[in-house]
Amino acid sequence: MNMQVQAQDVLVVIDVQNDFCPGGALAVAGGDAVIDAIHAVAPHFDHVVLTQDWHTPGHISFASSHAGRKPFESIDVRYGAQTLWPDHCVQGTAGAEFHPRLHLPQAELILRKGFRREIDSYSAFFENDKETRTGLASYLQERRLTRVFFAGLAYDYCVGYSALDARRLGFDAVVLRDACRAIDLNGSVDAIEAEFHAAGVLLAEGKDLS
Ligand code: VGL
Ligand code: ZN
Repeated sequence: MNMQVQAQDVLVVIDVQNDFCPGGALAVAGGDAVIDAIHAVAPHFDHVVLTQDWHTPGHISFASSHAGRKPFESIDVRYGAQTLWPDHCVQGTAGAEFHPRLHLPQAELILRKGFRREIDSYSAFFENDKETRTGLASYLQERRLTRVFFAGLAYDYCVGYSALDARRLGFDAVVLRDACRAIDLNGSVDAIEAEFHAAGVLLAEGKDLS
């Protein structure tokens, strides 16, 4: 599928941070392999935005914050079901820094998310309560950026939720599949792809872009 990148397009690079890469606290298999794929596509874009998962110590999404709970279990919180994770991307720690090989000095915005102790945020647009906004939608609208390409980590969580919210907000959304890696927990990849299909999120490969 050939796709021409245009002036109103933006590349949003999700959470390419040490804790999601091999050796990190919530390592995604092959997570660091997204870096070369992202560097290959980034030159097509006039606009690049980065996101950074940025949790408080004792964050609600950490299993360690809930007595007797283990990572990858699910619990009910005020806003519904929440998967519990190992402590990761704690504000100011090395794990929360971007991977040292990620080199996108042209990025125009770094958006941090998940910084409220009581609400997780997979999506770059809405926190997991589905009502608290991060400000990204207004930013993109004000910049007149109407089509959002996504890459990064993790395909089935933060990338996927962001792409679905982009569609809900009226943006066109394209996920660059080979520039993402998945956590793949309890069928999460099949589930997100079914939602992509229903919502009109397109899948493409980096080599499709020109
Ligand atoms: C993510 C789980 C927890 C992600 C962030 O970036 O996909 N996943 N926090
Ligand atoms: Zn997180």
